[in-house]
Amino acid sequence: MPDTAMPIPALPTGLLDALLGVLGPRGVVTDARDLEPHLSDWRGLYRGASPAMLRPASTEELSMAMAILHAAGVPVVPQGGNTSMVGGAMPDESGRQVIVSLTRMNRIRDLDPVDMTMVAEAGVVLKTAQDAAAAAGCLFPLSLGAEGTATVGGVLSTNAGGNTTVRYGNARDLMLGLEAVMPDGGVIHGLRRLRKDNTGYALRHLLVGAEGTLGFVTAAVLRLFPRPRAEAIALCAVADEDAALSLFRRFRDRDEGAVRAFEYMSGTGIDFALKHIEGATLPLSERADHYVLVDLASSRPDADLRGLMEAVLEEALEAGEVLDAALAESEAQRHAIWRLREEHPEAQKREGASVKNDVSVPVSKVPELIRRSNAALKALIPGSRPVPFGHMGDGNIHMNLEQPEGMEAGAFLARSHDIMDCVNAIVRELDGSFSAEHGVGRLKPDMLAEWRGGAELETMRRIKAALDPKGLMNPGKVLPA
Ligand code: 2HG
Ligand code: ZN
Repeated sequence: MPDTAMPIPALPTGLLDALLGVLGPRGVVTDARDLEPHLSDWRGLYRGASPAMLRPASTEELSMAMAILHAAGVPVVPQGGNTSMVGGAMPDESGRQVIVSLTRMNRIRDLDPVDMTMVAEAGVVLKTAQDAAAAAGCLFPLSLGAEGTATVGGVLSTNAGGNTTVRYGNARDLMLGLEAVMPDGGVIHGLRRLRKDNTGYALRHLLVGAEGTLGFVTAAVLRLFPRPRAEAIALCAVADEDAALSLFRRFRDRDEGAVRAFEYMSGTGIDFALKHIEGATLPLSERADHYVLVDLASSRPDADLRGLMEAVLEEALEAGEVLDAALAESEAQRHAIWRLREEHPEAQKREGASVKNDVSVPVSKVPELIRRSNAALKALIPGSRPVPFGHMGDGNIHMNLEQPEGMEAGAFLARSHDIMDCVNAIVRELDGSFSAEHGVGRLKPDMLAEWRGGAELETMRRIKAALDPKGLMNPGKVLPA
């Protein structure tokens, strides 16, 4: 981790004054102590440097600030909740890149239960958006571990996925319209709440998932859904990876719309959660090597999801796929089962150093991905402990690797690239992707070059050059230098 031994050059006085002129004193942060939390990522992968962080209070303010920065040729790094897994919101070590945070833009401008839409500004925390929808009797379904910190601007810019993709899609699928500020300060006023809008290039979809390399998402029209009125959640011990997939198919075939989440966990991952997470308990009588969390939900109050859950689990028990299952009987039990899954990243962190592989394959190939990766990783680093877990229902498995017990963390992390290459070689054979939901950020531009070469990469470069010709938006992220 490079440190900032060199003094950071301050912004030229004229520039600073111009920014203060449009943003006011609350909108320009230069104090080193205030900047500190914004200069490193939670995974501890990067430590950057920056002369200032701008905090505009409105789209107009951001637009004016960007016009000034663009004219002066100052690179900028958008930062939402700073929960990136791939260093996507980190400035580099040069000390030249200005951080721009939209957390002051945190209004829900509109919520319409007839159109089933919410207009939220970029700085609205995801959990706040979920709560606002719930208060209006609706559901905003995007759900992920960092939802208490991640922002609407961040989850759209990264096209976040999370636990409910199998039912509701990714962030992109939950967005109807977008307001954006482009690198030169131009504002795209695209907050249209339309289900049909075929009017030229879909710029909103270009900005979603661009990780802040093309412009700023400043507000969005988000899709809402009817709130669930019936739920059933179970933790199941399953015979193996194939049994997990077969169980998924049984639920999908019976009632596809009811499957809100279908998450796989390994015995090792559950062991870590039970060991490190306070109050975590296994609601099953015996430990297993493979588990799935089945989460069913319906907006129909009379939906018999418990009946569906019991019927399918019984079939799967008879078929030898399910070994044991615990159905949540209360809100507390539902929460406890989900906690075993949601605390996987934290439990892994407490166990020691680990390397993350956020990969996806066609759903049919998930068992092969897990089996082959487990074997290859153990052979690559004897004593290492694979911890595959995640969103089996959509094909996205976190094929993570925990260090061997007793190994020095630094020595293990020095093998990070070998570990990622090892998994990626298998993912490639299975027609998958090296980044399913965490994005490319600063960690994986080289992989993008390797995986998306030829016309695909060249087209991405042309889009970048056309929209950000000075290369000022989040430099060093997504596209390789
Ligand atoms: C999750 O599904 C997140 O919990 C984090 O995507 C995954 O820590 C990870 O590897
Ligand atoms: Zn995930």
